[in-house]
Amino acid sequence: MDYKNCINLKKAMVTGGAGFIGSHLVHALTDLDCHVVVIDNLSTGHMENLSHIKKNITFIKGNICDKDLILKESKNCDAIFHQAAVVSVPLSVKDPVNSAMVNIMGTLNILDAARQNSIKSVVLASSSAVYGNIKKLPAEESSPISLLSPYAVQKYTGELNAKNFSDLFGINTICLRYFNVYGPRQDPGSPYSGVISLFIKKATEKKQPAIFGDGNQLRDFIFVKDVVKANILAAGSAKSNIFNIGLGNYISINKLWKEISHISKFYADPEYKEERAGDIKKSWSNIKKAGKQINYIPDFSFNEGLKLTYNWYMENKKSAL
Ligand code: UD2
Repeated sequence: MDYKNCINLKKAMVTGGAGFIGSHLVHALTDLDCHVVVIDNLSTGHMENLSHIKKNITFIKGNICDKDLILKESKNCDAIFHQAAVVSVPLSVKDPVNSAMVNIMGTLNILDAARQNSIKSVVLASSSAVYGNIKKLPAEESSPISLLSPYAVQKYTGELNAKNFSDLFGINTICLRYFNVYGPRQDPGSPYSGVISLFIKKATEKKQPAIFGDGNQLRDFIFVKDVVKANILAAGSAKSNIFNIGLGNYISINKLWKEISHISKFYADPEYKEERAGDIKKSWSNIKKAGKQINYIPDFSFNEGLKLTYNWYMENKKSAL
C-alpha cells in the first residue's frame, strides 16, 4: 500500500498488537521495514495473529498499565500506536472499573512514556462512541460530545489527556475516532464481539442471529485495512489532531444480516432481543477532515470488505470460528 505523507518509521510500538486491529497494523508496519515492539497481555489477542511475522517484531507479553515496562520498551521508538483497550461498550457497562483501569490509566501511561522518551507521535484509538446519539448526522469532529456509556467516557478521557500532553509537553497526539471496524481476524468468541464477526459465525453454523432492539440502528462499518492506513497516515501528521475514521456511509443491523444471508446463502429470521444498555441508535461519520489533512480515503467499499471478511472466515473456519 502506498502511504503518502507517511513518516519514516524505523521503530514503533503497537499496544494490543496481537489483537484484531493491532495485528493488521503490525503486519503493515513490518511491510514498511519498521521494527515493531508489540505489547499485548493476550487477554483477547492471539499469538497466531502474528505467526507469519515473527521476524522484525519484538513481542512482549505485558500490561499497558505497567509503567516500567512501557517506559523501557518504548525507548527510541518513532511512534506509538495505542490499540490496546477493553473495547466493548456492554462490557464497560457491566464492569466500569476494570475497563477504566485499562482504557483510562493504560492510555495515560502510554502518553507518559511518550513524554519521558520524547516520542514524536502517539496515535490513539479513540471511538465514535463519544458522539452518543447525535442529532445532526453525519458526525463531524466538531459535533457535540455525548457520553452514553463508561466506554465513551473512557475514550473521551483519553482524548482529553492526549490534548493536555500535547499542549504541555509538545508530543504529537493523533486521536482516531474509529467507527465500527470489521475484517479478517476479528474474534467472534465472545457475546461482546463485533456484530459482523458474530453474524458470520451464526451464518456458518446455520443458526439464527440475535438482534438487540428493532435492528433499525445504523452503523458505519469500516474495513480494518482502511483503519491501518489511517493509523500510518496519522503518524505522519504534522500536528496533534482528532479524526473520524469510518467509511462515511451506514447500514442498519437488519440490512447487515440480509447482506450476510445473501453472501452465505443462509436465510433465517433473526431473534429480536432487548436493546442493549448504552447502545447508540445511529452512527455515521463525516470523514472529510481526515481526507483533507492526512489524505485518508478508504480503499474498500462495504460490499468488498464484507466479502473479503466472509471469505477469510470460510478459509480459516477451524481456527477462527
Ligand atoms: C462499537 C465498538 C466499540 C465502540 C462503539 C462506538 C466493536 C466490537 N465495538 O460498538 O468499541 O467503538 O462501536 O459506538 O466494534 N448487535 C446485534 N446483535 C449481536 C451483536 C450486536 O444486534 O449479536 C447490535 C448491537 O446492539 C449494536 C450493533 O449491533 O447496535 C453493533 O454492535 P457491536 O457490538 O458490533 O458494536 P457497537 O456499535 O456496540
